[in-house]
Amino acid sequence: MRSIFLALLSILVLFSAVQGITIRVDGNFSDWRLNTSDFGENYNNWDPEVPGVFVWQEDWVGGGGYVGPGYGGQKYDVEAILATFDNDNLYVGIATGFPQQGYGYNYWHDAGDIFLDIDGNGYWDYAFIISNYIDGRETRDLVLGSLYEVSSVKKSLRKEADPWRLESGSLIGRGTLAYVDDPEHDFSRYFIEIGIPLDLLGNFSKVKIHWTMECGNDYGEVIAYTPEPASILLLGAGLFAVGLMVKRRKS
Ligand SMILES: [Ca+2]
Ligand SMILES: [Ca+2]
Ligand SMILES: [Ca+2]
Ligand SMILES: [Ca+2]
Repeated sequence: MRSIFLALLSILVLFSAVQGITIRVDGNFSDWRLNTSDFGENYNNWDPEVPGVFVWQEDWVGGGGYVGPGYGGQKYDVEAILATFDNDNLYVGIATGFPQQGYGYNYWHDAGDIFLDIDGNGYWDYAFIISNYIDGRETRDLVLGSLYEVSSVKKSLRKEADPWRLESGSLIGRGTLAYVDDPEHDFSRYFIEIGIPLDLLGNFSKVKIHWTMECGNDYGEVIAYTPEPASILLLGAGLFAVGLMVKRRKS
C-alpha cells in the first residue's frame, strides 16, 4: 500500500510543478514572482526562473538613447515579455517605458497590439488590443482587451519590428487587460498584463508573441509552449508506475 501511496504522491508533486503560477491581470508583476520595487531603470533581471514561464528580456538603453533597432531611450525601451499558461488562459506580461496613450513630440507614436503567431509558422494569426489611442486621442474604434483574427496588419516605421497594429480583422472574443503606470518609480515604466481564454485560440503546441510601438524603435518576441503534452506525459508515466505496482502486489 505504501508504495502506491508514494507513487500517487509523486504524481501530485509532478503535476503541481507543471501547473506553474497563478496570474492576476492587475498590472503588478509580483504574481510572476518578480519584486520590481527594487528594479532600476535598466539591466534588471526579469526572469523569475519559474518552470512554465517563458521570458524574453532586453532591458537596456545604449549611447544616444539606442534601444535597438532604433533610438528613444527608456520611454521606448521594451524591457521584457513574459508568458505562461494555466488551464484556461494564456497570460502575457510586458514591461516597457512606453505608455498606453503613446508618446512623441514632433510625431506622435502609438502603442502596438500584441500579436500571436500560433505554432510559430510565420503568420500572425491574432492581435490583442491593448491601446485604442491614435495620435494621443482615444479614437480607435476597437474593443479594448479583446482578441481579433488578423486579416491584414499595419507596419511600423522599421521593417524588423513589424507588425505594429491590426489593420483589418474580426473580433473573436474578450480577454482581460491591465496597462498600468508603475507607481513605484519616477522614470517611465509601464506594466502590461493580459489574459486570453484558450477557448478562443484552439489547439496549438506553441505560440510566438510579439509587441512593438509605431516607430518600431524597440520590439520584443517570446515563444511560449503549451503545458498540456508534458502534463499528460507525466500523468501517463505516473499511472503506468501505479499500474505496475498494483500488478506486482497482486501476483
Ligand atoms: Ca499581475
Ligand atoms: Ca529599461
Ligand atoms: Ca531592442
Ligand atoms: Ca529593450
